[in-house]
Amino acid sequence: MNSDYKIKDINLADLGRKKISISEKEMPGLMALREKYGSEKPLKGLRLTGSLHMTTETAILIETLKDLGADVRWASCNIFSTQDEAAAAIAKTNTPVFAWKGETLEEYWDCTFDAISFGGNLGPNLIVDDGGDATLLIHKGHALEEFYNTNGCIPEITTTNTEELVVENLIRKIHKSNPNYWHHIVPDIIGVSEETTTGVARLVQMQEDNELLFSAFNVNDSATKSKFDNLYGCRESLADGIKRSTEVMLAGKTVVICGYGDVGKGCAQSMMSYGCNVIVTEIDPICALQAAMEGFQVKKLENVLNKGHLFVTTTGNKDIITLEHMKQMRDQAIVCNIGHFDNEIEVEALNNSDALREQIKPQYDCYTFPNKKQLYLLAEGRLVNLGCATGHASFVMSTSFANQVLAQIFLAKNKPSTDLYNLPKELDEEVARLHLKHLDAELTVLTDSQADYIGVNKNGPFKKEEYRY
Ligand code: NAD
Ligand code: 3DD
Repeated sequence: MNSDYKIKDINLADLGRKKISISEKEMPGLMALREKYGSEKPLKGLRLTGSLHMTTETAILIETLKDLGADVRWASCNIFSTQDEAAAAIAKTNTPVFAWKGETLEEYWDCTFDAISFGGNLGPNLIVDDGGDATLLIHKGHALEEFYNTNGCIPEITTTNTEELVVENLIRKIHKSNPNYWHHIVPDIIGVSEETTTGVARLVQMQEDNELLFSAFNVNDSATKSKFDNLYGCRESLADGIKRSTEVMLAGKTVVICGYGDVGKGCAQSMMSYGCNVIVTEIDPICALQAAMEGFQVKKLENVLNKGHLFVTTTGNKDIITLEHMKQMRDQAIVCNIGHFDNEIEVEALNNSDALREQIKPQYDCYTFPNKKQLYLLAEGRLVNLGCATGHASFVMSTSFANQVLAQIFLAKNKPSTDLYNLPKELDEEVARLHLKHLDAELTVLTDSQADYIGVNKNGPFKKEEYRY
């Protein structure tokens, strides 16, 4: 067995393998794609870097990509989201994996670079990204080389953000040992498939700024990803994260959900199902109206700080819950985030404040303010369902990851020009088809005259591109 991995404990591999074997039965989409493409091996000879939460479900994605011929290296996309037994099971199959639960930021970014570095000065041909950190490292490294090649010097570091400083120091360290590494590997990169809303937002910005160095697929906006994973996945995994850390009774409590997009909708539905009094905050009048017509109160966060027992950020935005907000919350308030990045909550300000921090257990901290009021922060503000639990269950990840595999096949086969792409509706509908039998769902078939009447092909696509599910 090769030692090209960095994980918690290889002895966890057997447990990981057992969990993978059970979860494969819950991931019909991925197993069907292995069946369909396993002999063709469309990813054969291609080097694939993954930066996506190293969970049991991701292990099955990895083994699907390998079945399709890819040479895979993997890191997680969050310092708390790795399931160590899943990482061990993957390492045991001689698949290079660099991920463990509880990485420092320096370790996290070193792992991301390890997953990109195929040895022999080779980088990836394909990238599976979740939040865009692998894509960001490549683009920042490339930009540093551009600056040096133009100006003959390295730019000053201007950021004071802790994590940005880690990245800036890493790309300078790489530049010192290999001044043209990124310009050398970028021409081999066919493209990236991006898993999540926030990662797509980064890609849209890069496309608008004409900075994209390679093609990108927006997996998040496949209906069978965001209208399932973001909505139904969070509907189950939010409560899992909250209860595994706090063991708190939810019924009767007032829960403030910041954001009412796909994730916020799932979170609000979940908390309502537990008998909570749900209050939503929103900036978008359409989403606010949706929340109001679902029976949720829609209020400004400032007006409900003393009402909420539990606060959940779901916006993909930053500075949603500030230190000032936290100081005004009721005693024993619980604060967590299920958005991709921890910048939704002012965690650094809280840690630098006069509140006394006491770790109850990993990813569960109590802060006592001078006035003796206490507040509990989950997963240090990082996504609570993966930091304090194991994320979404396998079945809903099968729909997301089927889109990932189809996007990777499209990239490998077509090598599209540098741009941002969505998967066609036919493939979106195909992903849904692959999952119906598992839930005993029967599909009705259009007659020819019905198909003509509504102006669709009787075998689909059944909706126009702009249809919103
Ligand atoms: P979305 O764009 O559908 O929803 C975000 C909502 O937040 C929008 O309706 C927006 O109007 C609202 N919003 C933005 N700023 C706000 C503010 N200041 N106050 C109140 N509301 C505000 O995005 P989404 O698909 O729901 O994803 C949300 C986040 O969750 C993203 O970061 C995404 O990457 C992440 N995500 C996490 C998981 C997980 O398993 N933890 C799964 C899917 C997505
Ligand atoms: N995400 C949630 N649960 C996950 C799991 N069990 N494995 C891997 C990733 C998981 C995050 C996804 O919802 C991702 O698609 C996102 O953040 O949008």
